[in-house]
Parts: sequence; structure tokens; C-alpha cells
Amino acid sequence: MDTNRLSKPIEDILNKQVKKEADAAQIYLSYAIWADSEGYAGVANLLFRHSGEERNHMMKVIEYIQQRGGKAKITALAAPPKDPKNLQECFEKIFQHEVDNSEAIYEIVYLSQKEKDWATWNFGQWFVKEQIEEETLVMNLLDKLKVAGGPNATSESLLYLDEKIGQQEDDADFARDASVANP
Ligand code: OFO
Repeated sequence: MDTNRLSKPIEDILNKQVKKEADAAQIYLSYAIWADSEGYAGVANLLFRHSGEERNHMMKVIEYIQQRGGKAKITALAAPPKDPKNLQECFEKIFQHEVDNSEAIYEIVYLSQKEKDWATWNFGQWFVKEQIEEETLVMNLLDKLKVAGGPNATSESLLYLDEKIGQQEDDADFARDASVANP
């Protein structure tokens, strides 16, 4: 008896998302290493933690596929992007990445609506909400950098900004309480 409750297109798009989340974890990891090497310890801390969060997103999708009787697929990962030139480019690239990811989530929700797969539609809503938070998080980083002087920020203002971002750790509950159930 076939107990798979996911259609082939839904299972495929969810598996595409598994890879996207794994790729995202690699992107954040590579930018975190870049930030650390540049001396931005606060930014590196945030990005390292966020990499873990992306991996938890991947696990959440895998768990859902398995729970619905499908089969999650693990594939090769994309190479991470090359190092950014500066913090401005780092935050801009991350923002673009999050927007692209939101689009991918919307595609899942759209397809599930088209197929009347309300379980997947409901599952997708968690990610829709999460993407609002993630886009806001990066918009706030860009805003802070703008106030610090943007691409022309002085070393002093960047040092101050980095310290401030590093201090975000305690109120960043996404990182503090992260788990598969609560990524
Ligand atoms: Fe950056 O978010 Fe996953 O989905």
C-alpha cells in the first residue's frame, strides 16, 4: 500500500528546499569565516549561529517529508560564494539570498494551494513567517551599517557596530533556543 501523502511535484519541491537550506547553511558559514578573518567577531558570531539555524530549517523540511510518507533526498551542496569585499557587500548578498529563499517558499505554498495539499500549505506558513523575520534581521543590519556610514564607514564606527551586533546574541532567541522543533 502506498502511504506517501505527498504528490511527486510536492515531494520534489520540498526536496529542492532541503538542498536550498543546506546551501544556505554553507553560505552563512563561509561569510562567518570571512567576517572572523576580517576581525568582525560580533558579525561572525551572528553568522555562525545563523548557519546552524539554516541547518535546522533543513532538518525541519526533512522531518516533514518523512512524516508524510515521502523520502527526503540528500544531494551534493553548491560551492559557497566567494568572499565579500566588505561588510556592505556581505549584508547585501545575505539580504538577496533571503529574498530568493522567500520566493522559493512562496513557490511551495503556491503549489500546495494549487494541489489542495493543505497539510503542506500549513507547513509552508511557518516558513513564510520565518522569512519575514529573516528579511527583517538583515534589513536591520543594513540599516545599522548605513547609520555607521555605509561603504564609507570609519574603522571606529565599524568597530562599534561589530560590538553592537555581537551583543545581539542575548536577545536573538532564534539562536539561543534553536532546535529542530524550534529552529
Ligand atoms: Fe534564512 O531561512 Fe532558511 O528557510
